Amino acid sequence: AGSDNVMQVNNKEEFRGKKAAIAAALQGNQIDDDTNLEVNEVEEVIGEDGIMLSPYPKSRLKRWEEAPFVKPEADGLPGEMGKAVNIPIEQEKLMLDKFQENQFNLLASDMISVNRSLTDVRFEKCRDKSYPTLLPTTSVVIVFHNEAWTTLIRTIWSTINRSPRPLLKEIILVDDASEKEHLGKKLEDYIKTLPVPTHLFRTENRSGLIRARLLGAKHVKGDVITFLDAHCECTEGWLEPLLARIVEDRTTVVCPIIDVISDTTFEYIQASDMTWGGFNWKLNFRWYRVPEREMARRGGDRTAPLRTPTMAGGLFAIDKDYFYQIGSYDQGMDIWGGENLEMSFRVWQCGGRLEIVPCSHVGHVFRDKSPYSFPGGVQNVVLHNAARVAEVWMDEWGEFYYAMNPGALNVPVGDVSERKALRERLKCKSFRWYLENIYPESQMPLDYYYLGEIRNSETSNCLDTLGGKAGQPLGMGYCHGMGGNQVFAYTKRKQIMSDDNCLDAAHPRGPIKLIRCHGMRGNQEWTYDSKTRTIKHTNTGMCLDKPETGDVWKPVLRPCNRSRGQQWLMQVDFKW
Ligand code: LR7
Ligand code: MN
Repeated sequence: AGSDNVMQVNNKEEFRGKKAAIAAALQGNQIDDDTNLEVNEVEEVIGEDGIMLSPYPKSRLKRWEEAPFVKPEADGLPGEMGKAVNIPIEQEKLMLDKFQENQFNLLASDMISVNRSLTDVRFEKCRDKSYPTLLPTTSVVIVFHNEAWTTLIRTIWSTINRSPRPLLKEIILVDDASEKEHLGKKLEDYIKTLPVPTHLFRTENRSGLIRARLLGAKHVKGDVITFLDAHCECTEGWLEPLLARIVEDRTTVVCPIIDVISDTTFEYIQASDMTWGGFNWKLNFRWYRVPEREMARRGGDRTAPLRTPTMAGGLFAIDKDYFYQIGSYDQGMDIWGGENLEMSFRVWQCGGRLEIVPCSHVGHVFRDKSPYSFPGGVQNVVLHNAARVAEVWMDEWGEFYYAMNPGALNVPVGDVSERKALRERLKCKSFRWYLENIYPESQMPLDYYYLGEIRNSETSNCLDTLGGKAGQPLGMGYCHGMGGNQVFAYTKRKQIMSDDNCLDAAHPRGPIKLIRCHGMRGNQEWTYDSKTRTIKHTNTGMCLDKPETGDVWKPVLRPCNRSRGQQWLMQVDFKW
């Protein structure tokens, strides 16, 4: 990059022309014609939005034939076409026992063919799309710890059955110190019978999924690395759109739409194409609705790549060289968690992009609980990983993370100097840039009047979410000054927020609930008067009042009366 052959583009028209030329050149039938643009002469193109496009080097692309998916003969087992499997009542006890092992319905999974058929869940327009006849090859990397046999093998077969064979270089399995018999010799023997080269590597000790993926990546011989969890099912046409997008821009990290395989019935359920990735104050990955802004940028085309602020982390494709160029993964992260946000922030802040390609669908078994052990304790591991993200990538919002999650201060974060050096070396942009340009919808404090506790003048108690989820009533508690559930943000949209929930009142006499912020004012608009210290609910004209004697920990709405119970102190100088 940055050499003489960087193509300068001066206006949008010219840009479209060049882009078309590249697209044409990538169609195999024209590629040997010297009058056409040589793709590997072009290193970077300035995109319409000022972000560089880096087309894939031509020399590494491979001709592939669009081989129709030959569905292995239906074997009459349950669950075909992605249908739900129902367990007969007399097997219910067995089902519940087996559920404990993987936190999904193993009995159902074991009844389904490892080659089961699925419906074609794509938009019609996706089915009609044609992709360049030259694409890079990929190695599919699957890491696992104590995965069940049938879910793992179904992941493998769905990859083999539904990927154009010339593009699937190999499958790389990484066993992260599993203790299950079936993942030993039985697996080694089984993979020798597969029609696609499949290699198995094992970590010496339990390493966690991050270091396990690094081990797998080291052995990759394909041009693109595609990561999958060990309980997935790829659908027809899943791979081509991912690879095609990387060809247009090799600094794009691409995710499929992640459909839901039910943990109780193994039904294949199509996920919305209108969700993207975000994160909350605890730095947990969360799905949110795609804003209008991004729909408009795509010209309303629901099959166009969707720029997402973050990714879930388990299912994505990335050019192998780019994977290393952008800093692969943080070796210092253990077991599970955090690496998905770390990579998301890093890719955006360091000049790449992160997208969901809606024409690619892969199913994943979502479960409520983790089935395996977390050496060191779940909380410690998750806080350790998240703190590393906060310290390296989030600048002053890193401090905010600690203020919201004081528990993280007691967990050693380890040495992050190498990751900070990486950030320097890649000349990455600030977290503020990320919040302002990539994720302006986030609930991270950016444009706020106040951030901190909200203390009642009469009782000296503070508003408190009590850790409640969306839909729960707002509470109060002794002010503890420890952040967390007693920190609220009073935003320029006049919302009072805690994480992604807002104080919401639907009736003049309450109750006041925590409801997912909708940003549409309505029941979530409050006016704070710093002179009278009242918090007035716009829709009802009522004032926030201290709790009544009956329910001493629930604040209420009352007609405004200037009493001390209706005075609230918002701490302006909250430090984070
Ligand atoms: O110590 C471990 N070693 C492993 O090899 C722990 C886990 N693993 C394996 C595990 O067997 C599995 O194949 O790593 C893979 C992911 O672990 P899961 O399935 O327990 O994770 P998850 O699906 O609950 O969590 C999501 O977030 C994780 C954060 O670290 C990873 O990024 C997962 O890949 C990711 N999964 C997805 O993105 C699928 C969609 C889920 C959502 C939202
Ligand atoms: Mn998973």
